[in-house]
Amino acid sequence: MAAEQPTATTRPRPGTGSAAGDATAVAHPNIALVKYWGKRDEQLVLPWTDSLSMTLDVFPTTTRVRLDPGAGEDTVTLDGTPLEGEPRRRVTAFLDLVRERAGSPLRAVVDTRNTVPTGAGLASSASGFAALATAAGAAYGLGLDATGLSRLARRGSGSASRSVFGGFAIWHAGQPDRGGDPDLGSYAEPVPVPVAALDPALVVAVVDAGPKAVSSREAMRRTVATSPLYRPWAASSQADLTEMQEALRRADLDAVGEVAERNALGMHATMLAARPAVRYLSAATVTVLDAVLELRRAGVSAWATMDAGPNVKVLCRRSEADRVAGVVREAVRGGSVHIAGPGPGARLLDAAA
Ligand code: 2P0
Repeated sequence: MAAEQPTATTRPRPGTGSAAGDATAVAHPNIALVKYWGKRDEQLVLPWTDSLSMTLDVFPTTTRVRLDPGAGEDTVTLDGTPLEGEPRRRVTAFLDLVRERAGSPLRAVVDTRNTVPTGAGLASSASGFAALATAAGAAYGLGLDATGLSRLARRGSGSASRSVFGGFAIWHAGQPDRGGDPDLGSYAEPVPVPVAALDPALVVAVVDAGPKAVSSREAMRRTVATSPLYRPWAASSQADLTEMQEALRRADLDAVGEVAERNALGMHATMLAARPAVRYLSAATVTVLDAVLELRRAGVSAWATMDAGPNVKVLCRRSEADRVAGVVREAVRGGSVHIAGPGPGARLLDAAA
């Protein structure tokens, strides 16, 4: 618990308005190869299962948090437009948590710039809350290390805990029955991977950049509560994780892809079996899945994964990514295609940047 508490030296002095109360951070989205789907604790954002992801080197989010001693409420803007409703409530609730830990009453001005299509199952909340946790943690002087930051980011959005780290990261669900503080057991950490040997790329096929009909939060809730396939998937996901870690260690891209694809399809199966069903996959998704199958039949290592939306991310070798992107581009017609590699963890920018 000690690491979670601000120290006397890092606690900001209310009313000073110094540079310590102004921080800017950048973070990148991540794509899970073993998915997070379902919470055992909504308040603390504790998942039922461990998950493992690759942080991308595209679509960064940049967030500035500036404490405002004169303000009666937080000001939150996304790409220059004030946030309202549920998205704003999530940010202010997160800032309340930070304020409580910092022992500070100060409101903040939060300015976020996103380069990922928001709400399209491309993990904008992962980069968003990783950047916000990093910037707010610094602005309010929490003095957290990366593990502490991943716990904090988790409270904003589960997948954000993984975007605190670059490359590959595992988010531990934590042990529900071990006693102690459950918050402490659920954090992310880097997974050592021989990246040069694995040579991974994710070809991101944006078939629809519009907002999703059902939020992932609501979809998870419904799946856990009503899907008869949820528990079997959660159990098999734990086995997938073990296999994934071994495949990554051996830099075996085909094994990594095989496990990632089946884990994602299994997750979507749990949603399709929910009552009522949650279906994020569209006809365009299936067209890209067919193209991926064709690539494999032609001897190219290409494997698909989908999140809370119709877009497809195709895992392949970096050396073959242009070819894969060409085939996928043909398949999505009208959509956009991006090639991503492993990206950096969340970091603070210099005040002058
Ligand atoms: C993941 N997804 O592991 C999974 C796979 C989507 C499908 O994490 O409710 O925005 O804020 O904790 O992190 C999307 O869910 O959900 C997600 P909350 P989050 O990447």
